[in-house]
Amino acid sequence: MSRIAILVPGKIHERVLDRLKDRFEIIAVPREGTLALDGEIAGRIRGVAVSGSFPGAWMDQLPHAEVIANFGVGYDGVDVKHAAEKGIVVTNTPDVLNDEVADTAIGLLLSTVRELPRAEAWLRAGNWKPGTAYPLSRFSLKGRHVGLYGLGRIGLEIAKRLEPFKVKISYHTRSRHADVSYDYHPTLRGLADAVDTLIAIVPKTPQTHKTIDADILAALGPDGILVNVGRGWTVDEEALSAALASGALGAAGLDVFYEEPTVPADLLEPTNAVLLPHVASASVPTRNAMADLVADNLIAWFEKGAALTPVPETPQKA
Ligand code: A2R
Repeated sequence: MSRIAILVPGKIHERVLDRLKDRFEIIAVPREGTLALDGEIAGRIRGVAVSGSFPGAWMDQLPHAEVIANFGVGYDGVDVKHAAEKGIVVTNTPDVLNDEVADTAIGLLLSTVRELPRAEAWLRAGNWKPGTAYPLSRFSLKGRHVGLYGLGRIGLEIAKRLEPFKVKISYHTRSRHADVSYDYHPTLRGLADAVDTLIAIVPKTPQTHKTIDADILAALGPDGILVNVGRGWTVDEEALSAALASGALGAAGLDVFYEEPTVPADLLEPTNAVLLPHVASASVPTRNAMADLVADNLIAWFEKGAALTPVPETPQKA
């Protein structure tokens, strides 16, 4: 019997391919405007493993696609509305990266508040000599009031990690969490007014677009800190670089950018920003776990008739 054909457009973690290659026929194609597939092969494809975008037009090229397994918890690159209309289930990789992303968020927060990357660069540049010392950091985490914009799987892990730092914690989401004691703010502006430190961990959706704008940054103020480990989409980068340059905002720590891998020159310039190349989940163990979940979703779908972690917008069963 011929094996089920799985499409892999562009690059994906090697372990996904290793896990799938003995059970399925892997059809790897380059990432281009349209999928480089002839009709016969396209007609045989029943599953997809993808890292990055998967537009609706590609789904239209695959008349028998049943499942698209996305590498990553954020699945904003996959046209889930179109998938739902076509009865295609989409899966993502939730939970297995919560700890890594939350750990990175705390590391980025401390790096930003205490200027740790700048201090290290100062040492490496040979500045540490008898009689010299790196200047005192302007900010401290002590006594801060941290606002979480997003309190989902990852946001909750960040909040739990913040508790031992003895900071006050508040949050904004669309719906209040009955099971936490942190102060809830029904609007992002209300949260920004209340806190001096904002950590963003919300998905990329039409509603979150550039919601961290000049107004929100001004509300955080000259001693305010912004950390973003969600999506660059959420931040108005022009407003942010202006606020950092003018001192309207104290400092920022960013792991994500609006148009990765492009980081605007205006954001590279201010010294009160710590910038990371989207590494929050990027450790070998966590990326392996994400790769396993991509493979396990496809295996579960074709062997048991139900995916392990389907996204809520698409059908759940075969
Ligand atoms: O609004 P709620 O109650 O559904 O809370 C979710 C919140 N959220 C929002 N908060 C305010 N305004 C919005 N328009 C809005 N949309 C969503 O973001 C929830 O607290 C949080 C998302 O949590 P999860 O779905 O559990 O996502 P997870 O695993 O924490 O990952 C968050 C994002 C991913 O979508 C990637 O873009 C990135 O982190 O890696």
